[in-house]
Amino acid sequence: MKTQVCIIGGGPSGLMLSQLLHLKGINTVVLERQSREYVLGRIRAGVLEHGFAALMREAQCGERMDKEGEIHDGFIIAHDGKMDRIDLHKYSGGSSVVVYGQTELTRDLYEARDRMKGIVIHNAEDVQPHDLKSANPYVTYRNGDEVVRIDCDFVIGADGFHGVSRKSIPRDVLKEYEKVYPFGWLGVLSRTKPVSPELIYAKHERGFALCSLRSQVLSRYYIQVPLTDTVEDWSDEAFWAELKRRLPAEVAAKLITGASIEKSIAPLRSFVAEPMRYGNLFLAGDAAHIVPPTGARGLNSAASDIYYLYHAMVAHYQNGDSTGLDKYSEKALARVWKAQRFSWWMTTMLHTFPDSIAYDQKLQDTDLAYLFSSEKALGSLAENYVGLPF
Ligand code: FAS
Ligand code: PHB
Repeated sequence: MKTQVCIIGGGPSGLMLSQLLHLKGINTVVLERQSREYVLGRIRAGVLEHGFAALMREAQCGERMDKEGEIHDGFIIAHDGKMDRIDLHKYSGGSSVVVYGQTELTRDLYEARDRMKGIVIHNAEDVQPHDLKSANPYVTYRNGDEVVRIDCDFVIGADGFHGVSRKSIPRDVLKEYEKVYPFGWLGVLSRTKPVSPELIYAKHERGFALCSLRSQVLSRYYIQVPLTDTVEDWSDEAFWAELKRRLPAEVAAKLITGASIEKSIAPLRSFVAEPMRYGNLFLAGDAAHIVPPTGARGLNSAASDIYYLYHAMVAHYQNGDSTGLDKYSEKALARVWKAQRFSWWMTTMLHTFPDSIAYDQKLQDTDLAYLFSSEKALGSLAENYVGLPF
């Protein structure tokens, strides 16, 4: 098999790039090691920057997002028994975010690939990129006992944190930066009416909590838990009771609880791999970087990688101009690190750290006090949350 761009990974990054390139007449093949049902069974991000939403529309996949997604102009930070609203629209100069689940947008991308007869190969086993430094790279994978070879011009590593692509870059070339946080997020999805029309990020001495949503009949809640906890440690009743303890009384009083339809614990880490290019391999999304979900930057950082790669590939194939490809890693990393900083800042400000000293806690309180005392500080938070320019 031969194609122009072979994409490893059928998550939002890989599917979005495949769809955008196809619309410009550039052929791709997407290799996904899981089944489509498995990929669509993962519950992950919920908040889209306006830049991501614009890419979905450019990829001709934005119709359901625009119909079913919710525009949010602000969110709330609950702390010290009070609730302060961040007016994103005011402090970002008129921008906002779209609340629309990653599961749904991934479904939209798959359906768009199907409509355009895009090649997405599921259950691709032992995917392996080869000859990345040559002009003729190729990728192999196993389909049962058969080894299939795909010759291509470029390989995109969109295979997430645990994928094969980043590991294909030699150790003496790759530099990794990692920070692991001493806690995780226990997330619950429930078919209940959300407790608040806007997201509530709650800082509490018992630990962080987040009230989010997927729609007016589907709520998403999180509580910070120790890394030693497992999902089995948390019955639904225990989860709801702990969530209520961490919310302001007036919010806890109106929380509608229900059976969890998904319950999982995600560890929190900050991670960046440099460079994001090696020969004709380009890393994108979680394959290259991970953030704690506190700032809702994970999926959105993948979006800017895809935006840069998309425009670089089009310039290469349509005008023979490879400047975008040559500058991709530098340009993508510049924005990635800003998302890293913002995610680290939100996480540090809002979580309870087991080894923190009184001084650290005073700094957290001061961070919040300064934030709500300064329009410039609110502007900085808002411009990062709605999404810095691509
Ligand atoms: P993905 O990991 O989504 O997709 C990579 C794909 O590659 C997967 O389908 C995988 O099966 C496939 N793959 C892996 N190895 C392969 C191989 N060797 N061969 C072929 N295919 C392979 N972000 C937020 O903004 N908010 C959140 O609340 C949030 N919660 C998260 C919770 C969890 C548990 C995780 C893991 C991430 C969360 N994220 C969140 C971040 C998440 O949304 C990612 O940013 C997003 O999935 C990135 O998309 P991709 O880069 O496509 O990577
Ligand atoms: C979610 O709805 O899953 C969500 C929203 C905002 C975040 C993290 C997760 O910062």
